[in-house]
Amino acid sequence: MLLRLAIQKSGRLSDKSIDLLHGCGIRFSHPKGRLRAVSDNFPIEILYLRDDDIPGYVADGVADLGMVGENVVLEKGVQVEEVRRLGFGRCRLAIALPRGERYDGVSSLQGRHLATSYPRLLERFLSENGVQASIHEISGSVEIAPGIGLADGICDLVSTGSTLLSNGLKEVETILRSEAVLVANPDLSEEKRQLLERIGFRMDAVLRSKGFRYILLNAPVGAVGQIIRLLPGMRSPTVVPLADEGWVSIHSVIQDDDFWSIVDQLKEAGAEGMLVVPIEKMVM
Ligand code: PRT
Ligand code: ZN
Repeated sequence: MLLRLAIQKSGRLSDKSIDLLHGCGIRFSHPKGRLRAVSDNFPIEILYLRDDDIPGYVADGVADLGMVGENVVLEKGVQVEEVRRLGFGRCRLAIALPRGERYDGVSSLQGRHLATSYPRLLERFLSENGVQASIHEISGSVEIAPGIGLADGICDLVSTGSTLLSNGLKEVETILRSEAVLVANPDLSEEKRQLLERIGFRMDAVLRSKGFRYILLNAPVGAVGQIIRLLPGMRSPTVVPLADEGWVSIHSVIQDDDFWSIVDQLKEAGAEGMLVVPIEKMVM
């Protein structure tokens, strides 16, 4: 029995999905053109699909699991269970208008003609806000629609905002914040659920380590107290004696962004030979 997991064949989520599975110790091949691959060290089969097809396949049970943008899952509106947020593929679904237009809140959208690949989510947002606007569904290059006279505004995914900027558009409403999610068919067999739990446990270890670094530094014994106060470790930092009398090595876990904010204080306290290294997995 194999657990079937659908991931995006080629697109923004493909590499990160594959990296995450590899980080979980699941080995499989992904040669170009192949549509499926069986792992040789975990009972799982990977299906490579268009992202739009993934929620439906998982809901129908063709695949047991899928990794896909939450935006796609919600737009399709199918019955799947969200098991994990995966921390990549972050973006927002936003309404944008030509830069020069005046915007005084949602009522400014009344009577507009909006182009989008997300008609269902847009429709829901508009009706929740009591706005009547017409929706023109298009499948790609949504951002050029206002420029070519196809629409007065758009509703599309945004990450850096540079696409909007270069098309003379400004973001006026965010209707959803999204990231990649792991979804499951709601009726998995007991056996498959257990496999899912094993994968989920591994994923947690990989996802938890994101944003953390391991720090090692040397310090004179007298500075340990002060340095430990600067380093909030997972429990408390490890302190080990060095061969040099009067010196120790201190090891801890720090938040990625914290290092630069404390490095000067660490140096002042007497820390030397600091190493900051990536963490692959954190098992609690
Ligand atoms: O071929 P397939 O159908 O599988 O892929 P696709 O072309 O439909 O999807 P793809 O690979 O473009 O995106 C897959 C998923 O990545 C999306 O469903 C989102 O969950 C997520 N994601 C994250 C994004 C973006 N960021 C994003 N910026 N998807 C698309 N974009 C596009 C957006 O549509 C716009 O055209 O990038 C442009 C805006 O980017 P910025 O950086 O200029 O703001
Ligand atoms: Zn797609």
